[in-house]
Amino acid sequence: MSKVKVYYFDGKAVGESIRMLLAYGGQEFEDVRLQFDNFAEFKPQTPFGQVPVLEIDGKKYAQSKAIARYLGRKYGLAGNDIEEDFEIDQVMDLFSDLRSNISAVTHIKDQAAKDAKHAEMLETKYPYYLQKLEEIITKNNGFLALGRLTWADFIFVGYFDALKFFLRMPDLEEKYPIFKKLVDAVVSIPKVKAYIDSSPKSPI
Ligand SMILES: N[C@@H](CCC(=O)N[C@@H](CS)C(=O)NCC(=O)O)C(=O)O
Repeated sequence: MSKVKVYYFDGKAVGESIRMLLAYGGQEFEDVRLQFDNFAEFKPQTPFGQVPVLEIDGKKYAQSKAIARYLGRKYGLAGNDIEEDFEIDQVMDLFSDLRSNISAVTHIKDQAAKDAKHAEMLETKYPYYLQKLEEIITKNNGFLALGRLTWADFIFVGYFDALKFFLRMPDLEEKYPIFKKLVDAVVSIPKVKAYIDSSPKSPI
């Protein structure tokens, strides 16, 4: 079996999908959780200066979505043809657009300006993405694409607590119960659950 390591901070956000996918695939891995304080030392060793990084037999790979797509293909969680892959990719890019909007807020340093931008996004942007995702998941039998479990679901579920935090919506599941259904479907997969039960707990 390959020697696999996942490098990320001690959180879920964009790293958790990789850990959950590896667990799903039955791949043992070293879960390396970096500290923000000494990240500068590790940064030059990453392909693009950021984490998550997946290392397979000494070779490092970056970009959470590319990694999840790769693991999805490896573990039977991708499309069966290029059109099916297209469907997964389009919904993942929609989700990335939502994350870009969130980043536009989180990167603002001044708290008052951040709050104002957040309020604007709550009016102008977030509802569209949340309602569209709700509609897509409802149409897809509780999943993001193809009416079945795909690697896209792992990205959504891995990021879900961060989503609640950044949207400042602790009641996101109550507002969108279908999101909770999707989260529960993924975290209750036995191998994924075993990983979660044994992994360090972090809020986002
Ligand atoms: N597009 C990248 C974004 C990764 C990213 O934003 N990583 C952040 C942590 S969540 C990071 O490494 N920050 C430290 C830095 O940029 O120096 C991905 O999805 O993997």
